[in-house]
Parts: sequence; C-alpha cells; structure tokens
Amino acid sequence: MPKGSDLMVAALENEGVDRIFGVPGEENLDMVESLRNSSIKLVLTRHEQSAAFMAATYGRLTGKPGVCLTTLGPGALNLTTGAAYALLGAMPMVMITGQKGIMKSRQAGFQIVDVVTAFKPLTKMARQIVSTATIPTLVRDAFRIAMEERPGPVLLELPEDIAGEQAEAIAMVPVHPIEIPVAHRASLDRAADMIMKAKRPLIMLGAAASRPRSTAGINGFVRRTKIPFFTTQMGKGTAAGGSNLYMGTAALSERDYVHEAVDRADLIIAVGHDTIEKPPFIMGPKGPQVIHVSYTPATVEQVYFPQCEVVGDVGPSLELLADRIESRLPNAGALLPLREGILRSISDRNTENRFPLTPQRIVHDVRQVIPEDGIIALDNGMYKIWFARNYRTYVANTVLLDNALATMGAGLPSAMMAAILYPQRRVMAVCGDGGFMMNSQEMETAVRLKLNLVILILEDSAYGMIRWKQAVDEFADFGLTFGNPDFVKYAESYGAKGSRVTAADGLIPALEAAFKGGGVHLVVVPVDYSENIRVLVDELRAKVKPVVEPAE
Ligand SMILES: Cc1ncc(C[n+]2csc(CCOP(=O)(O)OP(=O)(O)O)c2C)c(N)n1
Ligand SMILES: [Mg+2]
Repeated sequence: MPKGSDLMVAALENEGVDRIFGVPGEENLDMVESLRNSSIKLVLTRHEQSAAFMAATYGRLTGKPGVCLTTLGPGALNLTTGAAYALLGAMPMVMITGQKGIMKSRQAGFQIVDVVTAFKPLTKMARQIVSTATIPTLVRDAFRIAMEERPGPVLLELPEDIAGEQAEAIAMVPVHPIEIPVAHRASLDRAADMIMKAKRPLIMLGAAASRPRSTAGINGFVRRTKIPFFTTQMGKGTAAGGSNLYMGTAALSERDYVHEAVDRADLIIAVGHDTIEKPPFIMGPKGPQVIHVSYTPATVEQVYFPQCEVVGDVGPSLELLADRIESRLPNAGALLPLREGILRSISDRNTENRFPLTPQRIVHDVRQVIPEDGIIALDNGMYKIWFARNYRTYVANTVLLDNALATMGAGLPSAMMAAILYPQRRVMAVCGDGGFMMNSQEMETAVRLKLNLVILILEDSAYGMIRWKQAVDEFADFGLTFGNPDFVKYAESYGAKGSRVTAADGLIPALEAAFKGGGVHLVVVPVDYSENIRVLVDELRAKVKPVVEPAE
C-alpha cells in the first residue's frame, strides 16, 4: 500500500518532474524516502532561498514549474524571497513544504508557523494537503495554476502525518497541454489599422516576450513588418533574427539614448510588456499611442495605459497581425535612421584601457567570450544597468536578469540552474561583491554537482548601486562600504578555482582560461564606478533632452 508521500512523488513524476531542489527537515523524511525510490533527483542546496531561485529559474527557462522542498517554519519562511521572485517575475514554480502532523499535536506549538497564510500574498495558490485522497488532483491543479498565464509560484504544504499515512492507490490525473486562445479578430483588425496609420512606429519587447513559447512568433513579426524594436531589460534577446532592427534596451525609464526613438515614436507596439518591470518608458498625455500585445490584458498604471489591446497567445496572434499588415507599412522604418547614433553613443569608450575596469569595458569584454547562445545570469547591482543597456543579445533568455523583484542573491543560483539545463553552453554568473555574498555558500552545491560555471565578481567593496544613488541625490558618501574575503582563496576553499584580474587587458584571457579549464571558476575584477555619474547622470542630462515632457 502506498503512503501519502508515495502518492505525492508519483504525482510529481506524472508531471514530468526530474529534480527537486531543497533542504529537507524531519517532517519531510517520508517524502525523502519516497524520492529515494523514484526517478526524481533530490538536489540539496545550502540555503532554501537558493533552492527557490533555482526552481524558479527552471520554470523561467522551460515553461514548466521547477520544484523545491523545505521543512516547516524556518525552512518554509526561507522560501519567501524566492516566492516573490517567481511571483513578480512570472516564473512557474511549485514549493512543497512540510508541517507537523495535523491529526494529533504532540509537540504543541514548536516550530509551527501558519505557512499557508504567510504565503498567500506571495503565491497564486497556497494549500495544505489534509487527506491522501486529494493528492493527485491537488498536485495536478498546482502545476496547472503555476504554468497558466500569468505563470507564478504555488505552495503545497504536506503535513508529516498525511505524508506517512497509508493510502489507497489512486490513479494520477493525466496531464494535458495548456491551451491559450488566439486574440480576437476584431482586436487584430483594430491594431492593424492603428499600425498602418502610424507615421513612426516602434516595437517594444517586454518580459512576457521571453516566455519559451513566445519567441518564434515574435521573430517572424519583426522580420515581416520590418518595424525597428527596442526591448525592456527582461525582453532582451527575444527577437533574434531582427537584430539589424534593434534600437537598444531601455534600462532607464527616460532620457537614455534609446528614448530618442521612444519619444519620437507615434505608436509603440508593446509585446509582452509586464508592468512589474521598472518602466521602460513613461506614458504621458502627449506621448505615443500604445498597443498592448500579450497573454493577459495590461494592468492600468499611471505610466502605462494602452489605447488598444491584442490579448491571446502571443506567437500565433502576432502571426495573424503580421498577415494583415505585411508589405502595407510605408513608414515601418521611419525611426531607423536614429539607430546608428543610439548604438554608437551606447558603445562609447567601451574599450578604454583604464584599471580598475570601467563597466562599459567589462560588458564589452564579457560579450567577446560568451557565444551567441551563451548565458549570463546577473545578480542585482549597478552593473545590471550597464549590462542591460550595453550587452547585445541574439537569443532569447541568454541574459537572465531580474528587473521585477530585483533581489540580490539570485545571480549564482540562477546561473547554476542554467548550467544544469544547458551543459553544452557557456554559462556565467555576474555578481557584485555584495550580492554574491548573499548566496555564495552555493559554491559548494555547484562544485558538488560538477557544474561548468564561471562566476564573475565585480569588486568595489561597496553596495555600489546604493552608493551611486546616494551621490546622485547629493547625500554624503556614508555607510555603504565593506571589506571582502580574499575571493580567490574563498573559491579554492570550496574546491573551485579562482583568479583575479590585475590589468585592463586581463579580463578576456582570465575568462577564456576559466571556461577552457572547466569546473567552477570564480574571476574577480575590480570595477571603477566613477562612470556611473559621468555617463548615467552628467552625459545623459547634457545630451538627451526629452522630446515630450513625461507625465508627473
Ligand atoms: C535582497 C536585497 N537587499 C537589498 C537590495 C537593495 N540593493 C540594490 S542594489 C544593492 C547593492 C548591490 O551591491 P553589489 O552586489 O556589491 O553590486 P554593486 O552595485 O556594488 O555593483 C542593494 C543593497 C536589494 N535589491 N535586494
Ligand atoms: Mg559592490
């Protein structure tokens, strides 16, 4: 006779789960035993937060929920940041947490936290399993909810006594693919009409454009309409073939070079924009009209209120839209003449020989050693703006950054997940010295899993981004610097390799050697952040004047 945890594991196998990330507690021991006898691998991490970041990234990259496992109370609560990361980032994830028995209370209140309630605002669904008979349906429903648009995290709490209880053998619920309707004909006609009338159209590719199912249709749309496009930070790389139409990435909300095109556009076709991202541009009463094309309707925000919507499966809907407008757009390329100037300004001084290295030089050099399909996973810090702005991408999901929760600490775990899924590609984590230390213990996991992974640490001995904001806002330089361990020795103590860049032309050879050597290799590069103020404040203020005054 199976027990509850056997049914749980069978239900997970039924969903095609191959790995579970986490840190078990004693309440999960039935579950661990059932996993031992299953096809599913248990991947231990050194903190539950990284297990959640890894599971969420699995969901982001595959479209299927990643799964993580923790004990009750303290273990479960360590998932909160990961849950928020998946919720804001629209990444499908299933969290399974333990709990004390619910039929008897032999330890009174020890370690008991109302986890289900705590996770309500952080998930699409949070449920306690109260009977073995409901396990197959609850698991199937959890996966459906996690995967469905807009994807996100769900939590199932499996109490110890339900996990250990003898159960009837119950049939699993068959899995069927998620069907998303295509946009309505009337909305496609309305959008086609607006695009054909536009004098200076521009496409924007946003976060939902990066969903694994979106990208083929998007490429076709850009190629067939020949309308130039820009991307949000999380939409980078989604139009591969059309990169000669690429106008830039909006890493700032206004007054960057790319906004010269945005401000002049009279129509923006926003594909997959999700307003959890820091605004890529700010809509105002006089600015461009916006057509919102996505899986779900636009949330109306002060800075985003599209005049037309095309809601449905993005790829096929865009195909139908392209059918209506292809070869009927005399003004498609109206904004293209701005392209060269924008891209030239962005790549200004990116081979400068200064040491410590400038952020522009670091982005430039990283691009040289990462092939088109190579993946960089960024943590959160000042360099994220530079990578979003300056790093050219050709393939969807080759820059994994978080412009949603924008949490520190996810860079290394998300890179590890990418390295597990794509062992044949070059994968690199890019972290600040602050963010890296928030989950650096996962170096051990990466070494244990024998991953091929390069970790680049930008060292400024500070929470640089906040220090920059402090300076921009004219506060005194105070309270944001720290000391670091010797990162090379730190890497070596985990059985990884480490190297330090000591000259401006040392980064490319260090990264090449790290990739060629294989295994886990940490490279430290000192960064000169004086460029933050020089470029992102002074230069942009002087050179880029807003064409349209944004709304307050
Ligand atoms: C978990 C978390 N804590 C705090 C912040 C606020 N924050 C954003 S960037 C940053 C500094 C990052 O420092 P570091 O990783 O060294 O990168 P740097 O900006 O120095 O390159 C901080 C504290 C955050 N986003 N996430
Ligand atoms: Mg730093």
